[in-house]
Amino acid sequence: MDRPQVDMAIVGAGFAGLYMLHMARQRGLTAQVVEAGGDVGGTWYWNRYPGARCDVESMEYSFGFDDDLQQEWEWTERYAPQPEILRYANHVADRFDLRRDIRFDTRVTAATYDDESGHWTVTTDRGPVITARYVVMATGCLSTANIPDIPGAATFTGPTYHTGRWPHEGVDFTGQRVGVIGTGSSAVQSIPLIAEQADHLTVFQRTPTYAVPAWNRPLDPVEQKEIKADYAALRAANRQSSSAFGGLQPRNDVSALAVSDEERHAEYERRWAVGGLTFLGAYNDLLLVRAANETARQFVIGKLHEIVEDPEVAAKLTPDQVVGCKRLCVDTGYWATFNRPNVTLVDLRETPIEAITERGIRTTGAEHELDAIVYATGFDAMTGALARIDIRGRGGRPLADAWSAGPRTYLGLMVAGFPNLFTITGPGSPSVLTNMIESIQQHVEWIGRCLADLGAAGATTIEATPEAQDAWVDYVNSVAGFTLFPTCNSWYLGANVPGKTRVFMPLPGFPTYVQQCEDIVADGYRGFTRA
Ligand code: NA7
Repeated sequence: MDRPQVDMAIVGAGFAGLYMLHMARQRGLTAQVVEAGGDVGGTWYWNRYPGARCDVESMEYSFGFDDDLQQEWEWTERYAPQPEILRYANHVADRFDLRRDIRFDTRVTAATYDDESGHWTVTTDRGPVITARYVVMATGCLSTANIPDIPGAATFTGPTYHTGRWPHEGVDFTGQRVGVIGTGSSAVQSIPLIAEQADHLTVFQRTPTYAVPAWNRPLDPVEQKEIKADYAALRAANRQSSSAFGGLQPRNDVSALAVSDEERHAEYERRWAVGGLTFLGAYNDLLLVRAANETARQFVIGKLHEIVEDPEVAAKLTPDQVVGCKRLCVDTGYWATFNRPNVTLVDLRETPIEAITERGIRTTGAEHELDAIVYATGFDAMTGALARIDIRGRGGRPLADAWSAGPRTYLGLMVAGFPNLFTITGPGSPSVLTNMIESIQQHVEWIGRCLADLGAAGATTIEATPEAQDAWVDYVNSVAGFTLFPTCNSWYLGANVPGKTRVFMPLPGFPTYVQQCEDIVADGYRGFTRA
């Protein structure tokens, strides 16, 4: 019992788990990855719905830790489609010979800390337990499907799909009447393609969403070469951006309210023509000051009304929350799809869903007969995957107990009372408000250095103090409170899952956060105890 089987157990083989394994080996640690899916890729393994692609540009949504890797990989589109990102994840796994330490098709069910030995025991649904000194939860922020509990759901006789659990062989909707529930990013990406294929598409909308055009296109090899010639500069620019992307289209560092109406309109038009999430980088206060946000909101609504021909449909599609409060959707023909004769919009605020029946979806207004139902209803975000593992720290205390009033972490990296357990892009870190790959890299590199420093200090255990954690939670809440993010019912707040505690989970502001992580290390791991 003196030595655990491996130094580190890693849960998940998405980008976070893959890089963590590579990092562990570089630091001379043995590691075992456990992955529920049949292969690597995480989010990109599961989300195979039509039109699935990343909303961060491919030249930015990629690893920068190895120059040969970033030089040799060729992206083919401005926004990489899911199959290409999955191929990239496979390439990373093969290039660094990672598969030999990954156990696939195996779900972690429990992780238990033993106070006496200081080891963790990781239990799975298949095969023997793993004992490890360190456990890294690389479980992803959007990995646990949220399927609403609608009365009668089991009685529907046709097939049902969740966008995040799409069949690997694909789905042919030809000749079918299809219903899509939800209008978030997954719905916005898939609806135009399902509408092209299906006989009829009915969209069940609870909250209207904003969409900015992707203007996706093949990536020009010359443009790609130019970026690669100074890739370090783009990566550095991204690390200085609050969202860890946008180096290709930097944020304008002035207030939307400091310029004339004409100038502002011209800037919004320019950003709209460029397309993508950096639309919100038009001004520096769009997510801080309501009046500033309102200028962007009115511009986007104007575009919506230009695109959608039927004014009644346009009115139903018009969002009223702050633009960017929920993650902005990046689309290809989403609003224009509602001009098609085979597409119907059902506004659930007017006529809520009463039940799913054998034949379709019944709202308070009508019964909509369907051959297939697509749940584009999102995820139990950020904490869902962790909540489904029975994690027990010191004294056998369950994480569910420690987090009963919402997630509490120090830096989004560790939880007081759970020594040697790390969360990659955990709640309390910038995570989902950023380019996830940049955030993953920063966390993995921080953990790698932390463990090397731990060894150098002759210690084997690191743990967040409750005081540092309390102060951090207060800090995250206060930063979020300065922004407009908490003003709507988003999954950032857990508002999409009935019964989930409402806490704003991610921390806005990547560069400040990175600096804090660095300062804490420079201060001898302030807020942690090491023994
Ligand atoms: P999202 O963004 O959480 O969207 C889910 C959608 O499903 C959203 O429109 C929800 O409406 C809707 N929803 C959820 N539950 C219900 C019920 N019970 N009835 C009707 N409609 C419902 O998930 P996505 O998969 O689209 O995107 C997740 C992230 O992936 C995205 O932000 C990008 O970062 C990539 P609501 O708004 O809650 O009223």
